[in-house]
Amino acid sequence: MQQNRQAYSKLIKSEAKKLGFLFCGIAKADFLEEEAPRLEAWLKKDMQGEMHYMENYFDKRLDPRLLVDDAKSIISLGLNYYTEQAQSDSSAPKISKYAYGADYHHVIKAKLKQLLEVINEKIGEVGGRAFVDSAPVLDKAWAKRAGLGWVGKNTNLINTKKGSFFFLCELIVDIELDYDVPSTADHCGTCTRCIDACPTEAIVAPYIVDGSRCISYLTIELKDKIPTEFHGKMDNWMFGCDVCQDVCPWNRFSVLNHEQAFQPKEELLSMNQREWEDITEDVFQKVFKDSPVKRTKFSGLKRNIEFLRSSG
Ligand code: B12
Ligand code: SF4
Ligand code: SF4
Repeated sequence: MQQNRQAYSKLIKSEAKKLGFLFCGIAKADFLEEEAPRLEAWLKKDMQGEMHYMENYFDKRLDPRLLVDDAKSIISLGLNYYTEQAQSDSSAPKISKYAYGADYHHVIKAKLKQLLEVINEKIGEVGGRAFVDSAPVLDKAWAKRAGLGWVGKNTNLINTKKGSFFFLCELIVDIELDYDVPSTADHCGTCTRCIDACPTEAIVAPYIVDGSRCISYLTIELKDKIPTEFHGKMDNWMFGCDVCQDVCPWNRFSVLNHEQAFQPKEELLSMNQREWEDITEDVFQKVFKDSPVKRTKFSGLKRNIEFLRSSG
């Protein structure tokens, strides 16, 4: 039995690699004891802002066995999106690099589906569900348990060999596997670069991000007006923000992604400040076809650009 588990785990990891995943680790499906009081405190302080979906399914979010029938193992995976390409006009409103190419939800879902198919083909009937982002699953907690890295003071999951510019996702399956050693070491040490650099002081304490102050929330998740207290503080970001990762010393180990779907759209990199300010809905639809930027809709992106312009 133990031999089977080892062989299956090895097979899953090698198939994940073939599909282009940067990491694959496996954790036992269990209750997230350490995270429970922290998530509760975060919600009590309203750090979710208007992301009310974070208030739902509290118990399921902390225990995947309540989310997926007969869940035994969490296969945690990372997909690299790092690129050194950048927007050519340095005064143009900025977009986070995770959104330069195609929507990662679609790219990752397709890969997870393929991985589950191979598992079923080579191991036998395995029940499993694929998760990326939106479901009540604490992606970073599982990645940490699966040995992929530690959660840094900027609250991103960081790997000592590859930095943090990668997405996380999971396959939750109903078979026992060979489990990786959870990451327990914290490699932040005395560093506070991310806390010092955050333009909106959203990292309110080491390891705690007040979501409602984060530029990523203000430019993507918030549907209402951006509060005036953030005037002059947005560091010219119009969609997401990379600051706390750009300054992180561990990101000097980031490697370029080779995912065709994530290659930046030419127009996105070449548009200048004036063109962004004058963007029409037609141009938006063309530039952001199948892009995560669609989440803000044209009106949201316009609001963000206008907010930056009026902030001077
Ligand atoms: C909600 C959300 C957001 C919110 C809130 C951010 C946040 N930190 O939670 C907003 C919109 C602001 C956001 C922004 C971003 N996000 Co986001 N987000 C999520 C989402 C959907 C849920 C995260 C969550 O559960 N938050 C709840 C809080 C309680 O969790 P937490 O902040 O991690 O809190 C933990 C720590 O604070 C810790 N803790 C608390 N107290 C203490 C004390 C001590 C001593 C210690 C050690 C720890 C500790 O315990 C808490 C519970 O685990 C996940 C996807 C998912 N399903 O997991 C993606 C996710 C976390 N986001 C991701 C990304 C890429 C981003 C951005 C970089 C995007 C961008 N460029 O604009 C920014 C980064 C901002 C940042 N510094 O966190 C990736 C992270 C990948 C990685 N390598 O870590 C994820 C996993 C999406 C994905 N599928 O890849 N995000
Ligand atoms: S993504 Fe930007 S605004 Fe959000 S915590 Fe990091 S540095 Fe601060
Ligand atoms: S910038 Fe420094 S403190 Fe922040 S996550 Fe990276 S190593 Fe940790």
